[in-house]
Amino acid sequence: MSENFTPTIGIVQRTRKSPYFDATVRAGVKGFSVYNHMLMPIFYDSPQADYWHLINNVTMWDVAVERQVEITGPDAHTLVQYMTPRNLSKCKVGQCKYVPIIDENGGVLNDPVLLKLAENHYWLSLADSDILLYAKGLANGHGWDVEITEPDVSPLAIQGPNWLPVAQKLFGDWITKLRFFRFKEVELEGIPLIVARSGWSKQGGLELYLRDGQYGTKLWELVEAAGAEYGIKPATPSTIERIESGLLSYGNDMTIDENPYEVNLGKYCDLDQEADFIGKEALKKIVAKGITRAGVGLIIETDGEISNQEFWPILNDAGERVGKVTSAVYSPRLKKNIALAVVDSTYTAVDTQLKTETPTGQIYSVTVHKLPFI
Ligand code: THG
Repeated sequence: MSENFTPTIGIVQRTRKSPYFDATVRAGVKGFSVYNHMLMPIFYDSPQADYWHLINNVTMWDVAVERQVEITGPDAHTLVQYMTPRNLSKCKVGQCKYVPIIDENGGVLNDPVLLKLAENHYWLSLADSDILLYAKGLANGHGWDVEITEPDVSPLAIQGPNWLPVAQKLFGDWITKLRFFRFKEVELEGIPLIVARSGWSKQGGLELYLRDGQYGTKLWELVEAAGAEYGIKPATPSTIERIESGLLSYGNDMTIDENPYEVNLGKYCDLDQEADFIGKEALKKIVAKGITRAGVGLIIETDGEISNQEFWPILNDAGERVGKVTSAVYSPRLKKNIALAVVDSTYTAVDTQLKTETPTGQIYSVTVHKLPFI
């Protein structure tokens, strides 16, 4: 079956390498995906072994694929605000914000973390889609005075309950006072960094935004050395942990075909704000008509450990298509197969029973579950 086929990835110039690439190969990385046109490590020991270390201890991740779009210039704030329904009027320098990016119909194009480095100086720390091109098109179309680039900036995440002693050893005691979704500009042994309390897990930790790729191996080795006595291990964003935690993956759990309200990102949309943003009228119409779909959790009733490579249709008792399974995985903590899904609003109540069909014709019963799972 094609699910068991493990391809070789050919590497050329456009398959970009992270500045941590050599270090991750030396650390024993066993698989890569491609994200923002760059190689992304996906596991070391095994997805489940890496997951357990993230849950019980502390891990370090090459997430250089979270590329930045840097926007500066007199109209930088206007452009960034125009790209997202989130209200940025109170966003302070030193603050991160999770900002869905949408198109003129309200379709989700990306869900980056925004960093405000100064007035009219922003980074959008991207999920996997080409937002630099979109930003350039909008800026040119509106005649806005901005500069838009992809800077040499590459995040390295430290995630897991044991993150704090590692962070203190690296940076000192001020790090204990850094609040969630705040960041600070620092130098670590001459390496320019932005250090943020953030990361794509619910296990706690930091993201170190390396601002000069020549120091990739040096930064990796500094974190490895500081973490050694606390048992740090290399790992990657964990599909298992992030589904348990209800963290959405762009391209999987949401696409241009979903608006933010249909994937539970409505809380980040302010339709009453003064500022204009693309898709504002479309979202107002959508809300006025009523939201017709929502993101839910599912328990998938089957023995064995499943995962999906495509969207699996969800069917009601009449056999009608009423949604799609977007990300499915076996949860070692719940000892059940779990999934994120988008379903018609009629079927969002916890304990609702539905079915899903896989590409090979397997039919599984599924039960709606609250999010997050854990
Ligand atoms: N770090 C960085 N860039 C990224 C990600 C990251 N880009 C892509 C992807 N991950 C974006 N996805 C998310 C989703 C949720 C969160 C972070 C990134 C998150 N949200 C807060 C929460 O759920 O509590 C809410 C924050 C807010 O209210 O603004 O942490 O991981 N650099």
